[in-house]
Amino acid sequence: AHSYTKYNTWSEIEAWTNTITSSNPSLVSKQIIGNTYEGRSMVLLKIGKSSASPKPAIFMDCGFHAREWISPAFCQWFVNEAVTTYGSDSAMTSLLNDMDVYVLPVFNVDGYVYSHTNDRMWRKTRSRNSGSSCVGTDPNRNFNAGWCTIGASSNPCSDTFCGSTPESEIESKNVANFIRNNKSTIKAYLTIHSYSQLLLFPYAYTFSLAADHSELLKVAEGASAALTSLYGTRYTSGPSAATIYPAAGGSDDWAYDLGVKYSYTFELRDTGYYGFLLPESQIKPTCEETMLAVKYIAAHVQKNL
Ligand code: 0X9
Ligand code: ZN
Ligand code: ZN
Repeated sequence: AHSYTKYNTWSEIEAWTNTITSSNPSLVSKQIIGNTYEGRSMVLLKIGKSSASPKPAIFMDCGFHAREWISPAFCQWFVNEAVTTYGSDSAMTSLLNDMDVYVLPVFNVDGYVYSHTNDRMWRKTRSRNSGSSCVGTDPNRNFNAGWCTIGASSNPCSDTFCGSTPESEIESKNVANFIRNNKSTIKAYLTIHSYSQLLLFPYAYTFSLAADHSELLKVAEGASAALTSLYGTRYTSGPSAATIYPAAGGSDDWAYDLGVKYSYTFELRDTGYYGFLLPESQIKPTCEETMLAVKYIAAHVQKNL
């Protein structure tokens, strides 16, 4: 059965998207943005008070990398917090009155399933590569942002394989199409990974600073401070190339270059003691602290609409 304090399987998550939507019809709607390579649905939830005119929006995805199980757990937590605190928490109420939040709870569904059934440390998609017996592409090397120029591999057997072309992966194409089609409303792009306790922003494909560097850094530092205030978890903020490593083809850089100014990658707990195998006992504290950072960024975006 589904629980917010365990690592749910894809079938539990998919069933949960239906129950959370039907239990909160005035706040949540569900759409399928396309199918995965293996034919599963890519389910997107839209959270927000319905309005006559189109609302500005924040897009957040989880589960790019299969083994980073805390990431889909956070997206589920966020949706639950949104629906349970709307009407009582003034920041959440105001956010969902003024904006919509699109939440993709699992991007790499096929990989997530494979990490449950076959290989707990799987990272990539599950697409077949022509001329190789190695499977999968790194979806966070597969976007059209300096594609495959640095920190990515053209070897299909590598865990950072960039794919045969930008958006070769159907999952990347589905998300990129959705964001392109809603470019005029999407004001922020948040992508949730683990681990390392970092709050990253463009660029990763170059050491050059983004045009909005100082604002992105200021907001990241405010968000990190909010996160730390709950349990003392230390985060580092900065541009990806200098803070984690240079790597091209990321969705964050792609969204930023498309014009989505507030583009952030979270690397959630921990710093390596458990790494990807973060115990379920840490789901609740990790999600509660991360909520504060996401709400800080959302409030800044909302203030600057
Ligand atoms: O390498 C990645 O894709 C991310 N780290 S992870 O350990 N979760 O794989 C960092 C992404 C930072 N942004 C870009 N490289 N564009
Ligand atoms: Zn990742
Ligand atoms: Zn809470």
